[in-house]
Amino acid sequence: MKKFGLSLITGLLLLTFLTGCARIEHEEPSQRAQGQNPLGGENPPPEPNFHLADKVVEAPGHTGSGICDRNNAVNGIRGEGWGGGSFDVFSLDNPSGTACGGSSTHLTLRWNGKKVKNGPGADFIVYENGFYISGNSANRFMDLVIVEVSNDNIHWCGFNPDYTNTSETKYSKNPDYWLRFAGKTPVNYNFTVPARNYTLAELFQDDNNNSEGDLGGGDFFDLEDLSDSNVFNTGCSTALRNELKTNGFTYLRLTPAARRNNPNTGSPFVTDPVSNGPDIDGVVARYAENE
Ligand SMILES: [Ca+2]
Ligand SMILES: [Ca+2]
Ligand SMILES: [Ca+2]
Ligand SMILES: [Ca+2]
Repeated sequence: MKKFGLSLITGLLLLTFLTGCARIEHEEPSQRAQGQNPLGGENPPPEPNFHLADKVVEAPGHTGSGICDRNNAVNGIRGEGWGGGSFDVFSLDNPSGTACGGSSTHLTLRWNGKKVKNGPGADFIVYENGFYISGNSANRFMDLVIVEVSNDNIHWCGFNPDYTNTSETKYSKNPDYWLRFAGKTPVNYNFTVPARNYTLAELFQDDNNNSEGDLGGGDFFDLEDLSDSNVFNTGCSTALRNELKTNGFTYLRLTPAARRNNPNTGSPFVTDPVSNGPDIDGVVARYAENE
């Protein structure tokens, strides 16, 4: 119901926007209005160098309906802003979660025919659907996610995620204690809302250097920070880490933190008491090359 209401408003805003464009520029809107956007919907198409993860490789919780539709993770980002979570997501189940039958253990995505490369600064952004509680960026609803990359969908290296709360058996809503996890930052980017349909350069704007998009939100990852740790027994080695860092990666895997043991406690990473699992809206890469 909530989503329907928002979609209706979005649709009306778009109609107003497109009508406005048609009046000003006669040559361009026809393409825009005729649904040629690969992301779908009546909205400006993304710029040519816009690299959205567009292929689902594995999504064991997929049922095809609602938040258990894997297509939601590759159909474009539709964030609800800093204070709310979007439903345009594919949900992962924590061990205790049942949103997608309890079998939604991970999501593996790729960029069809492309490899994501390591360039200057952050290389890709993961969009989940966390939000600020009462507008406070130090107090968030989050579903923490472990991010890993691979070239063969067998051997994976990650970013050495580290929970640094004084008591690691106690959950904190403060993102400062959750280093190098995804699922921390709200999603303001929404390609169907003209005012929040940012360019690639705008999405990667991070003037305060906190690995969170200043405009579009989302969690930044830089292949420069890739770790050679094999603490989660994912087949990582120094050689593989170096290969991924130097030549880029093909596969991206997202796993609920609660499905992994925190190396510092030997028990699963703790979660917000009301969390049942992370919700993936999509992933955007900054640099990609054809394979
Ligand atoms: Ca980089
Ligand atoms: Ca969430
Ligand atoms: Ca930032
Ligand atoms: Ca989406």
